[in-house]
Amino acid sequence: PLKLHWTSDVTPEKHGAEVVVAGWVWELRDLGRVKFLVVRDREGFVQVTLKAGKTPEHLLKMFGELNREDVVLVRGVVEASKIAKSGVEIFPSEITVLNKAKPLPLDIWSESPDLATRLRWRSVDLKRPRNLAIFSFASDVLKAIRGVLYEEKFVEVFTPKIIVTSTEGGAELFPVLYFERVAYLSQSPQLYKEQLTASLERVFEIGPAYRAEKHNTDFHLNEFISVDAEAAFMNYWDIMGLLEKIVHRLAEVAASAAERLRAVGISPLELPRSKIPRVEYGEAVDKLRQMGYSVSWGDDLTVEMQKSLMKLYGPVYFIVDFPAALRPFYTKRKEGELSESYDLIINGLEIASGATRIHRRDELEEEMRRRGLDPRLFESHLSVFDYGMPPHAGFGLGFNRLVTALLNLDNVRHATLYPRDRYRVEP
Ligand code: AMO
Repeated sequence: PLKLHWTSDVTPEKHGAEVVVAGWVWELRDLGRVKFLVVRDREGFVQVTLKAGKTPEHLLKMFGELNREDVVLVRGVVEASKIAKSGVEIFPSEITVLNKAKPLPLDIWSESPDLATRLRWRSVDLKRPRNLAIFSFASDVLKAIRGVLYEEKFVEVFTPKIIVTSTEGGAELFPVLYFERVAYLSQSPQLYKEQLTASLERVFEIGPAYRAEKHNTDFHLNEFISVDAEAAFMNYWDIMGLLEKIVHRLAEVAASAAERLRAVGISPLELPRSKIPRVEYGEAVDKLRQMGYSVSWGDDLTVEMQKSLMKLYGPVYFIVDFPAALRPFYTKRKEGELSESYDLIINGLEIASGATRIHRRDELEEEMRRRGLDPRLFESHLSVFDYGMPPHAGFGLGFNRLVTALLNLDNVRHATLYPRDRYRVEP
């Protein structure tokens, strides 16, 4: 590669060594006989110092032609420095401009323009150090989740995103023209992941999910990244145990990223490393009523309510045993009107939900009819249940929301590279 070192590799310990960094011109300061060029890359910044008498003449001249965001390659010698910001500077022997940049359409250096402007120019906005920190962190989170799932013997799979049946409610599908017929974008890999437990036993998928929800809130997207897992021979308590392992692992990830995040004004959520409370839905409703909320048994809980419950249970808790009527048709019932289901709440947001599933065909058909769904439309799914479907359980986790919650962000779009919402399909 052209680039041999990241800015973060340029440390005082490298004093005297030659490095080749590449990145973008962040700042130019011309003090006459001394000139400073600060180069940014994904990992941070490095100061390049040009000095009359020390730096080749043609580089001193070329400095005047540089613009912010020009793409540059710098070869030079590292010197530890008491004055430079990161304790180190590069004295260049060579600066190559790989591409020129026009003046940017928005300020990425100091002012943070409104979100709509930033999303309009998203790829430019992503150069902002705060965004580099957010999306580097998001990648670390994904890697940690994958790590736990692989350790637990899940295999990673990909299921179709063009489908013909609804799983999470019929009105929220995007139709696509599929040759001579209408198909839909997948809302969730739900049915496929369940089917796969009959062969691969433990599967997970990380991919996009599409919801044609018309409302436009701070925490809903029409395309989000869903982390889905499903396991044969497990129930919902086993799956909560798995999610708990993931949360504990994420506590480590957040701790190691904390310094970089704080440097860009983000204070990550303190995640528990102990047992996560499991709160029964009925108890949650009672507590909320005691707090003065007008909520009845059978209602969905709002973000505000879930935030209030943090006072009792901390920043991370499960709500378990929801009324069956609040959950999708494939959810296994428990005694009474309850179901073997749960939500994982982090920082007041519903981050994951899941359940033990129905694994007998007759029960599943009955549940469909109860909800006014026609089992005949699900024949290709139902037939799988005739040939050895094991008991199984799983979760679906909203990745964009998870990052939003972990970083205390106030809008899921901050944790989404190119958000798709009611009024945004570009860029
Ligand atoms: P559910 O519909 O609750 O469950 O989705 C699972 C998780 O995905 C996230 N999520 C969203 N994130 C951003 N924008 C949206 N519009 C959006 N909708 C959902 C949430 C949510 O908790 N098949 C089940 C999962 C399962 O039972 O395994 C399902 O899709 O964080």
